[in-house]
Amino acid sequence: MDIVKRTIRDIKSLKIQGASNVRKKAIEALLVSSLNCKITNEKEFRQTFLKNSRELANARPTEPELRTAIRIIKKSISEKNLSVKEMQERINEAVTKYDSNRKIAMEQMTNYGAKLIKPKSTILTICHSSTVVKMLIKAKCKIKKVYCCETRPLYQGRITAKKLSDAGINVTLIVDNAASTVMKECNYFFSGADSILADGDVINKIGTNQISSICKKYDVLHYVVASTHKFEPETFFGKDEIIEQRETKEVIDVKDKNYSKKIKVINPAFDRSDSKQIEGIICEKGIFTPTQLTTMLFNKLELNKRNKAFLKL
Ligand code: RUB
Repeated sequence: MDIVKRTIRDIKSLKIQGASNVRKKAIEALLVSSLNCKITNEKEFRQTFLKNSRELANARPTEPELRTAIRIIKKSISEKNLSVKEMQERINEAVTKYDSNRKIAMEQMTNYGAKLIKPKSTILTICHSSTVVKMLIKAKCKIKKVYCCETRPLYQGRITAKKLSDAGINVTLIVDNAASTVMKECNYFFSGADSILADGDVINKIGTNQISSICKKYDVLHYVVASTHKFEPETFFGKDEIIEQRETKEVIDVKDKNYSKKIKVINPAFDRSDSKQIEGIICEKGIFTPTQLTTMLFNKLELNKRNKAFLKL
């Protein structure tokens, strides 16, 4: 199996999970497949690159950070009459540059977040966001306790619990339904993000909105920790972010004695938290309210002069 197919399989099965890891591994596969490509005809090389890009981008439909990276890399070879060697060099350079910018962004946003956390804080988190984990580890001397939601159906919250505990943080694992019970003790709810939308709403692992929508009731601040690479510009033009629907078998085994074909099962991977519930988005540029951030991005990306060619994958 070639690296693109293998990576798509691992992304779909969630062996590779979390927006940042999905982007990192997918772009690695795109780079390796481009550099090892034996095609000598420029047109065919370009077509194969675009096909691989699209297939990787579609491995999980709710991952704009991967789409952002692909758009930037694709732009690097947009000039006509490039040889295969030139395209390979440009793809390599674009990937290296993106990776380096993204590493800097990770350092910046986790520094902003770690500074924000007040001493003796109790924190609630959900799923496994590599960004949230990194930020909490940086702030560990100010953290009294972290509650990790196990995050059904695939329990990515256990990954977070293990990573934080290995880093010396006091961790308590809870079932997702225990969130409101522990919230009375919490100061912050930190979540990652898969997608930041034009209206400032944020898409993250299923269950995030359930907690976010009761944060005010329990006097808990919901901060999203995510780089601006997760912003989906297409949503400014009315395109809605698709919520990935996953397989029934993740929720109930067909061998379960209570399983019946007559029972309909739905398994959405993500949900959408209303911008009004979110205290702030911690990104590489600082900490902003969701609407401040999306207005800033609209102007920065000059989206009033929509660049259709750039957005298209
Ligand atoms: C992971 C998830 C994470 C975001 C952000 O869902 O919702 O919070 O992807 O992750 P899944 P990161 O396990 O279904 O991929 O901060 O690592 O980009």
